[in-house]
This record gives sequence, structure tokens and C-alpha cells, in this order.
Amino acid sequence: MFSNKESFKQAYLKKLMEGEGITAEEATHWDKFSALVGLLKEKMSYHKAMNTISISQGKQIYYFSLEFLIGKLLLNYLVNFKIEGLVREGLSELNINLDDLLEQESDPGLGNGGLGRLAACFLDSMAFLGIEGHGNGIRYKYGLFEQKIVCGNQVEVADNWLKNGYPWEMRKYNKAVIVKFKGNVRVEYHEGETVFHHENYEQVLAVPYDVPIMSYDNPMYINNLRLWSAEAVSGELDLTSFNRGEFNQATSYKSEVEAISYILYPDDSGRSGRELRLKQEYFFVAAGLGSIVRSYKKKNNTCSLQDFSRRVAIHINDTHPVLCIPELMRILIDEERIGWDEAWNITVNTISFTNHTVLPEALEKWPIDLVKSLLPRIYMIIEEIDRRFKEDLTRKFLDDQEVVHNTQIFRDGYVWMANLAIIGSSSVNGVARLHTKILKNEVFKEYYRIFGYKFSNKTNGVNHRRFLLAANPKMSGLITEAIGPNWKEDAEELKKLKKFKDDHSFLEQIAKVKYENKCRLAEKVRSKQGLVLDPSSIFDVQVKRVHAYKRQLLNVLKIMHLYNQAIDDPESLTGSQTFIFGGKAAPGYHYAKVVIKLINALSQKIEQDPNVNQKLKVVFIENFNVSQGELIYPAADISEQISTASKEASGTGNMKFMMNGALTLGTLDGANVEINEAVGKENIFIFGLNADQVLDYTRNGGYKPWDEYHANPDIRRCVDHLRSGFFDNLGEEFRVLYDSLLIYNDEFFVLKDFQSYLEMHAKLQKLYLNRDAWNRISLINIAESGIFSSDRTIRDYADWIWKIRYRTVANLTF
Ligand code: T68
Repeated sequence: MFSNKESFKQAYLKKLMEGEGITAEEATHWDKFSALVGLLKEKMSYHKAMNTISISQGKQIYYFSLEFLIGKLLLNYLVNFKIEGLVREGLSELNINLDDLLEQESDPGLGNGGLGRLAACFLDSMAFLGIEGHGNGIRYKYGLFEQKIVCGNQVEVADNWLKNGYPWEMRKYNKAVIVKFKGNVRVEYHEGETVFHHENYEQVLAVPYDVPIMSYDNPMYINNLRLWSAEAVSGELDLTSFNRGEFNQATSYKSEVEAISYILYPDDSGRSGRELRLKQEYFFVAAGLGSIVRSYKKKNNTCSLQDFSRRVAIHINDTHPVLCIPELMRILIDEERIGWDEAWNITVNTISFTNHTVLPEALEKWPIDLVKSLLPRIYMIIEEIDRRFKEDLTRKFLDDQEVVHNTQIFRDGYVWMANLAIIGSSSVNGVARLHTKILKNEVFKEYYRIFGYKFSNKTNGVNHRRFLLAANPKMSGLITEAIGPNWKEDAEELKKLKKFKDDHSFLEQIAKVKYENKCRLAEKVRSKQGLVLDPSSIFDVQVKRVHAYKRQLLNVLKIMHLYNQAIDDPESLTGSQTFIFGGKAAPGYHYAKVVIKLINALSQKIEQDPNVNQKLKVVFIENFNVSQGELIYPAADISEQISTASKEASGTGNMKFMMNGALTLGTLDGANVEINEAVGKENIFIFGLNADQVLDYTRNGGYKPWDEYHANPDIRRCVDHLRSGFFDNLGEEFRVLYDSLLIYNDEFFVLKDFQSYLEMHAKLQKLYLNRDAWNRISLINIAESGIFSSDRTIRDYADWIWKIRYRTVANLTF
């Protein structure tokens, strides 16, 4: 195994020759990339084999999530092995540029946004903390679509991320699991025991692909992300029909099966409700649990599951994996022959649940008939869970019909998954303090009365080694020079930067790094989209999924207002500003797609106006994903976090911007509230209604947007642009936006918050002229970002939910 530059070069050339049978001169970028991957994989196996320590005392954590947005891995592994410099130099001496190889890797889009990226950050932090924590998900053949902008419109292109193969995964056919759908349940009474036989089912073979997740600075800790792929069980291919020439029938089984892991649903807020989605949910739950039970028995050398919950914790990421509850019950009762009460104790004590949203349309529910026909035995178990829960509840809350009604698992013809999740798990957590408060007092208030002890908050965090150390090498270098390297392992150490807050030359260096990062982004945007950005302008950035509650529309109205001002008086604009947007709209979400169109139309309008285009610019960066984020966060001056207060559960982009020194312009929503507390109100730019005010208005039927419209000429002018000829012939298309504000009562308080948003933005513009003051705030944001590291979040989960030990700062290296 290589340990220095020379031995790396030798090993690398050997690998290239062995693997591809070629020399460095003959090799393509792909060959060179593959050789480096091969070398790192060997290094990982070598270290893994040496790991004999288990800090978490053998307790295994399984994080079940339909989404893992892991991003590219090559740079991450190099950083984690602490060999990036060595490899870069070694390659360069062989005339190979590491950046060219990094470009070769595909960025697996196995998630929609925040929820999926959080899962990936958690895997990294679990590995870092020495926790045996593994991911369980689906290996979608097609990830989230690739977004192209054509004539201002979003166009979706299939994301064929596997077309060249995925070099980090390992197919483990010998660990496949059979998953059963449909059929019927035969109940048999046998010597006083009731036995359930699932019959006439359709079988699907779940084949796992494992991706290694390694720890920073401790290569022995290598966990596993297990992604399941659906395949036909060979015996099931109907050979009789095939032989009779009925190819359609024989192949339809195969394609029906493969459809299960074919594509990720591109909706980040529910709505799907299709049979295939439910199949996906049961598929990865049954496969995951099947393999966990098998390995539990092997590892603990036992055939009994009585101790299961002491040695295994299963965490469900939102309700998508909630079938873990009835599936574990099924295994315990039907396969292990454990009685209901004991099985229930084991199940509840094993499972914990995180909620990620309060939007009503994102609370999953499935038609009862669908669950019954697709998963007959699981359905029976859910019914029994519901029956027992209600029996207990009516005894305790006899006179409170509201509690009894709102907590039922079966309601209005549907199975309500969050209800099942709360009843069947030992812990329920929200993802930011405000969000948890809303869960307790609003969304799940009846449950909070019954199971108050289950509820807690675990504020999200992000992996600062990916989003600062690796994504922003220049800032990382500067930080390390100033406070030493320990912040990489303990993000709270970043606080030490505060001693430089009045050091003019240090502040200047921060500004210089920011400028260079802006140049890096500008160059990327130029080469990919042919757009020219001016790095000396303020980069004001909003990148995230496009959604009404995230209020990209509010941002657009603000830019329209600045444009109006410039038309009236070209001198009114002080410095020059670049407004950067990025984010995908769910393909079926018309409103969001029109918002994208509007952003592009405004961009074009301003670009074509020679009086303004030197001062104002709007760009929409195509295909926002993890890799783009890594370029964008370090280059932002202003981070737009402007969701309607009470709607964004936490947000994690806000944290990534902050740790890269952007100043937050935002509402008191989600984790912004805690960012505000961390940096102090003079170092964040808060505007608009707070959550209590929004909830108050909403309880009383909303507010009157027409009043704002009539009272405020600035608002009127911007809103009218949506209908008038301002955007040439697009007025009809933008009508849906206009109507959302004035006809449908502005559900997200865009006009209500408009004025205070403008004022806060103007304050920021002015502040930008005072370079020292700006850079000081930037530094304070970086310095106070430590608590938003996912290492802290995972320690919270480990202490309070999973109840396991982990590596601490005191024993970081051994
Ligand atoms: C996000 N949720 C929250 N959901 O919106 C965000 N939903 O505030 C929070 O920071 C983040 O979770 C992490 O906690 C989502 O991203 C989804 O992606 C999603 C996907 C499918 C169905 C429903």
C-alpha cells in the first residue's frame, strides 16, 4: 500500500497497466480515473480488514431512507485519507491533472433535495464518529432527472448515471433477499396457536449493491450504504408461456419487477400516491430487514431475536420506510413465532422516526384497498396495531373524541403513515427547534398529548468536511493557517476564528478567497452555459428546490423592483449585483415550472437593457445538484433563506452557505432561527412575519393581499408586470403566479413580507460598501457554524435516540 508520493506513482502506474493494460500516455481520462478508483478501493479493503474495534459496542444502526444524495465520492475519499495533496502532486508529475479525473465521476442523483442529502451527511458523520451505522436504500437505475433550460423552460432529461458503470459499488448477489407481494393470507389454527401463511404471492429478488462510506482520518471505520436493485427471480420467469411463444407474458413479469428500482420519484413533497411508489417502499424495507435479521443472527451467533432491540437500531427517514414497523412485526410473529406483545416491544424499541415536513400534502397516506391487495399480511398487521392502539386510547381518552379521531391510522379510506410511525416507534423527532415546536403544538398535537415522552428535537447539520474542507480549499487553508487543523475533526473549534474579527489583514484575506471562489464559479458558468458573471458584483444566491413556500417568487419581485428603480433613475443602483438561482421543479408542478420561466424571462429582459445590464444580472444555473452546490456555496455573498416562516422544517443549504462565509438574508424559519441565535442579530438579516404571526393569520383565514397591493405602489408595479406587456407575450403564462398572489389569497405571504424584505436587502447592499464590516460578519458566520456540523447532530441522535457510544474529541485518534 502506498504511503508517499513515489510509492503512489508506482502503484498507480501498475494499476493502470494491470486494469486497463495501457500506459499513462495511451490512457483516456476515464481509464486514469478508473485506475485511481481501483487503487483507493484496495486501500479501503486493506484498512477495513484491520478494524477490530467497535466503539458502539456492536450495536448496529441502520438508516432507512428512500433517498441518499451522496454526491461524488473520489475527492471525499482522498480528503478522508488525507492524501489529496500527495495524489495531486504525484499525478501532476505523471502529467495528469487530478481535476480532470474528478470530472469523470458521475454525481448519483438518488435523492430530491434536503432529505436525501441529510441522509448522506449522516452516513459520513456516523463513520467519522466510529458508529457502525449503515444506509439502506434503493439503487435507482435512473436518479433525479437532469435539468436543462430550453427557451427559459425546464426540460427534464433522464439521468442515466450508471451508463459507464458505478465504480464504487459492489454487487453482492449472494446476499440477495426475496420480497413477496400480493397473494392472500391463509390463517391456520394449530394447537392453540394462530399461524399465518402468505400464499400465491409474486416474488421479487432484491440484490444489494454496497458502497463504502469511510471516516475522515480513520480509514479503519468503513461503513456500508446498501442499495437494493429489483430483479426477476429466475424460477419465476414463466417458461411454459415462453415456450408456447407467449413472450409478452413471460417478459412482462421481468419488466414489472425491474420497474420497482427503475426510477426515483421526482417529488420532494409527496403527491405521488402511486402503486409503484408503495412497492418501492415495501421493497427496500423488506429487503433491508431481511438482511439485517440474517446478519444479526450470524453476528451474534444466535437464532433468537429477543435481544434484537439492544443490538440494532433502525432509523426511518420520514415516513417512506414506515413499513419497517409492520414488517418487523411480521418477521417476529410469523417467522420467529414470538407473541404479539413481546414482538411489539422489540419493534417499538428498535425503531425511531424523523419527520421532515409540515406541509399537509407531504404527509403520506395510501388508499386502504391498495395496501390490502399489494401487501395482504402487512395490512392485517397494521389493522391489528390500529385496533390495539384504539382500544387502549379509548380507555384513556374516553371523553376526547378529537384525540381519538385524529390519531387513527385508518381514516377517510386511507392508511396514514405518520400515525403508524408515531405509534410504532420509540422516538419522534423534528429537524429544527421551531419545526419540533410546530409538530408538538400543531401537526401532531394529539399524539404529543399521548406520547409526549417520544418527542424531541434534533436540529439538522451538514458535513463540514464536504461543504467547507473539500469544497472550499482556499478558505480551509486560510482557516487552518489561522487556528490549526483541529476544526476538521471538531467544528466547534471554528469559534477560534473570532479572535481575528478585528484583524484587517485577515478579513482582507477572507474577502480575497471569496473573490477567487466567485471567479471559479464564473468560469464554470461560462464554460457550461456561456454566461458571463462579474465576480466583483455581489453574488446574491438562492439555490434549492423550486416550491411556492420557498418563495423564489418573492426574490424575483424584489429584483423587478430594483429594475423598476433603475429604469426610473439609473443612478439609483449603487454597486452591481448578480442574482443567482438554481433548483429543480417537480415535473408535474406547474406553478414551480412557471417560476423558473419567470426567472429566465427576467434575466433576458435585464440583459437586453443596456442602461441596466452593467449593474444588474440574473442567472439561472442549470441542473442544481450536490456538485454544483459545492461550487456555489463558497462563492456566495448573500444566502437567500426566505421561506414563509413555519413552512421550512429546517433547511440545510442555509448552513452550507453560512460555513462558507455568506451572509444570510432570511426569515425566522426552520434552522434560520438557530443561526440567528448563534451569530447574533447584528450578523444576520432577518425580515418578515414570524411563525406565530403566520400561523395566527392562517388560523383566521389568511390576510388580505389586495390591501398590500393597493397600499404599496412598488408592490403594485411589480405584480402588474406579471400581467401587463412587460414580459411581451408571456403574461398569460405568468397569470398563475399573479392569481396565486391576488386571487388565491397569497397563501405564502409574499406580498405581506415584500416591504420588509426590500428594506433588509437594501441594508445589505449598503453594508457591502463597508468592506471590513462585511468581512467581519462573514468571519463570524464561519466561526459560529460549528454547531451545524452533522457530527453534532449525529452525536445528539447517538446520545438520545440510539443510546450508543462514539468517538469523542478526547479519543479522536488512537
Ligand atoms: C426537507 N424535506 C425539508 N423532503 O424541506 C428541509 N419529501 O427543510 C429539511 O432541511 C430537510 O428535509 C432535511 O431535514 C425534504 O427534502 C423530501 O425530499 C421529500 C421527498 C419525497 C417525499 C417527500
